[in-house]
Amino acid sequence: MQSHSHYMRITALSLLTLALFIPQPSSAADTTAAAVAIKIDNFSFNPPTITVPTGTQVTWTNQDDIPHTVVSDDKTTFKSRALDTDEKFSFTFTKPGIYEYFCSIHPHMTAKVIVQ
Ligand SMILES: [Cu+2]
Repeated sequence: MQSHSHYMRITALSLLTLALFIPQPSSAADTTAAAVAIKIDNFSFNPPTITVPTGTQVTWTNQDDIPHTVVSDDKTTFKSRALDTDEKFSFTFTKPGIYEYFCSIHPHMTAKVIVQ
């Protein structure tokens, strides 16, 4: 019976060793893209200037009670349609740079995203 007991101990040890080497699921944080939010309210973008890492998705939400747009100064990098109250527009910045933008309905509304 001594050999049987020895066998049981080896098996238990093997199972423990196996458990230690089972790959763990990677954490959700590894794959979540960076995201930031900008509010549009009272005829302004808030915050008016933000600095984000390359690859960040920026989402603007119109919290004003009149329509606004989000348009890059070159009018081609990004350009939303008119956003009604609570509507959103998103753009992912894939290249470093300074991106100035404005509201094409109210051109005095200006702001910028600095991508590093
Ligand atoms: Cu506007």
